[in-house]
Amino acid sequence: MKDRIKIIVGDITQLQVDAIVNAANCSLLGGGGVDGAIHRAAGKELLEECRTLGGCRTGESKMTGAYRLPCKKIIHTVGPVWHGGGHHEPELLASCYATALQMAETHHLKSIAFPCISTGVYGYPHAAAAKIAWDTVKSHIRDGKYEGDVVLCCFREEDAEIYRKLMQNQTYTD
Ligand code: AR6
Repeated sequence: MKDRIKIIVGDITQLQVDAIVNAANCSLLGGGGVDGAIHRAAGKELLEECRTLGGCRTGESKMTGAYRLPCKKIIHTVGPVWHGGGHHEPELLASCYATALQMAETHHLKSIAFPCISTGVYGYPHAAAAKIAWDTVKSHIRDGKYEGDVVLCCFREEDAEIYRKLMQNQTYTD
């Protein structure tokens, strides 16, 4: 299982995977952070397709083409805004990872890369978000709910370090 999860530091728009995940907002009409980078790199056709989707609820995911990006598809998900942790933030963040993985599995996408959803503009504490990301990805792979490979694409070295620690603490026999 260890071999199926890769932790990297880099720009998600450059990755040649089947799907990259966008940390979007409910409008799906673009924004700053990774969302802005993805829209800029994909080109204006992405925004045109996003306009047809009717937005997306927090914790859910919707898929589009990737246009000028080297990946095949973009799965847009909407992470929760951090309001202190008592407003269903953990469940909603887990749901972002779960719905994106389900979508990738349904569409036979054999590799998927995630940014650290909600940890930028939306203010989710990095270590808590990483634990949820890690646990959700791990359980999907372990239970056979996602059969492809997962890239955890961090923009900051500090986020990669959190994931490396989580990976080291795993016993891969479970
Ligand atoms: N590749 C990989 N990760 C990146 C990149 C990149 N090119 N650029 C930034 N990150 P954020 P959120 C990391 O703010 O917190 C947008 O305006 C960044 O270091 O992009 O979910 C949307 O439209 C951070 O760890 O997303 C929404 O309105 C992570 O991506 C809102 O921000 C997420 O930071 C969503 O906020």
